This record gives sequence, C-alpha cells and structure tokens, in this order.
Amino acid sequence: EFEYKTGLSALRLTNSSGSASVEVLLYGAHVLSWTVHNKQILFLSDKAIFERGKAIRGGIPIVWPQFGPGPLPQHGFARVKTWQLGKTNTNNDVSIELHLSHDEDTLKIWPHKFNLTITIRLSEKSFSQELTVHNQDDQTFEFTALFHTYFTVDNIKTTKISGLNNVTYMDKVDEGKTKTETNKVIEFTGETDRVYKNGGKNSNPILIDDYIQVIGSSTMSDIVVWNPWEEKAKGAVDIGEHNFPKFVCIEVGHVNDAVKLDKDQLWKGSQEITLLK
Ligand code: TA6
Repeated sequence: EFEYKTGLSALRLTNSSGSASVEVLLYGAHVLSWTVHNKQILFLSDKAIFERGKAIRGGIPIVWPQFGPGPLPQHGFARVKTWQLGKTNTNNDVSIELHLSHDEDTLKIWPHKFNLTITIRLSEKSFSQELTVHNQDDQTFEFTALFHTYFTVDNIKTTKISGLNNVTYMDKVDEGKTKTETNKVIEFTGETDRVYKNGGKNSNPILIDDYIQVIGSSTMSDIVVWNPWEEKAKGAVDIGEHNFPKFVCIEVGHVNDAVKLDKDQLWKGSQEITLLK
C-alpha cells in the first residue's frame, strides 16, 4: 500500500515475473495504471482531479448503480466512495479484492442495502476485473453497471476498433437514434458516444488497434465506445484539448437495460483485457 496524490491510498499489484503491474486506489476501486513490459495500456489525464467526491478522469472508473445521468449523480456513486481492501493473493496469478457496502449517505440517495466486491486479477498479458453484487436488502433492486475503461492510443484519428460489425447501437451524438454498425472497422472522425447493445456477444472479439482484446462476461454484453473530441475535451477541466487524441474509452457493461436482483441474490459481471502481442 502507498500514498497516491492528495493522500489517497493506493495498492500496486505485480505479477510473479515482474513484467506486469496494476495500480489501484481504494477510492473508487479505481484502477489507475496497467503496465506490461513498462508499456502503459491505460490512459490517465494529466489534468485528472484527485479529490474525494470527484470522479477521476482516466484509468477504469466503476460505474454503479447507474450508468449516465438519472436520479443519482452521473454514473452512480461507486466511483466516488472509498472501498475496503479484502483478500489478497500474491502467488502465481495475483489478485486482490475490494469491498463496498451501503452507508448512511448511499441509503439517502439509493435506499438499498448491498455489498459489492471487485476482484482484480493480473497475469502476464491479461488483467481482469469481476464485480459481484450482493443484494442484502429485503426487496429486489435494479442497477446498471459498467467498467469505464480509458485506453491509451497513439492517435484517435488512426485508432481502429473491430468486432462490432452488424451490431445495433444507440448513437448518443445523433439524438439517441438506433443504428446498425456497417463498418468492419470503426474509425473516429468526431465526437463519438455509442452504446452497442449486446456488442460483446458478437462472434468476433472486440479489438483495439488489433492488439488489445476486450471481452466482457455474458452478463455484461453491452459495449460503450466514447471519445469527446476536441471541443468537449477543451470544455472539460480534467481533459483539455491536448488529451482527446490520446485515448479511447471501450467500456464493458450491462447498461442497455437494468439488472433486476432479488434479495439475498448475487450477480456477477466481469471484463478481461488481453494484449495479443
Ligand atoms: O460512457 C460514455 C459516457 O457516458 C459519455 O456520455 C461521457 O459523458 C462519459 O461517459 C464521461 O462521463 P463522466 O461523468 O465521467 O464525465
């Protein structure tokens, strides 16, 4: 455990050979960094704000129990709460667990008792996160969930995403219209904000620039593709126009509709990210 900016507690997880490591904050169970042979796979904004109550720009924010705007704060509250460290395993495939439960503040805005566990696993060339939701309430509750992963790219203008051909998506930058992806390879020419419904269930894996593979569990089959482009990046204090070419968000989630979880029940959703070279 070590101290990250502004006193936030962080953990570093290194695989057995020392070739890969992950840094995660207890705040938000937020993965800040994943390096393989010293290459940084994730994007973290140089203007990111590290303050309690604020979301961190970059890495992997955990979106729960609400994706996007709604009755709760944007993207829910899991990303702005401090999680507790649980079991850690430092042998072979290393892993750590982080936990979050309801408290006075969450009950005020979302009146349900829950326990969340995130398990992070690291191996030579891959990294996974599994979210377990336990309904500890006396009734069914509903949520959406997503891993809002920011990937580093050489240049968004030459970035290529494949694996979503023929998938139906909601185009948030075109009045929320429903469209079908006609391209085998998605390229970026402007602001992009799309929810590909069941995109992860397509027969081809999702690939970023042909070498980063992103796979969601069958319970997390929606794929969000986002880049704010120049103007919106400029308008965001924690991004800046210099940063929009440097990242793409490829987000695995269950966001197209809500998960309904009965009392005492568990739900699991996960993503696995693998480098193919
Ligand atoms: O997942 C895409 C998205 O919902 C976009 O609409 C955009 O707003 C982005 O997330 C970032 O949201 P944030 O609350 O972190 O600024």
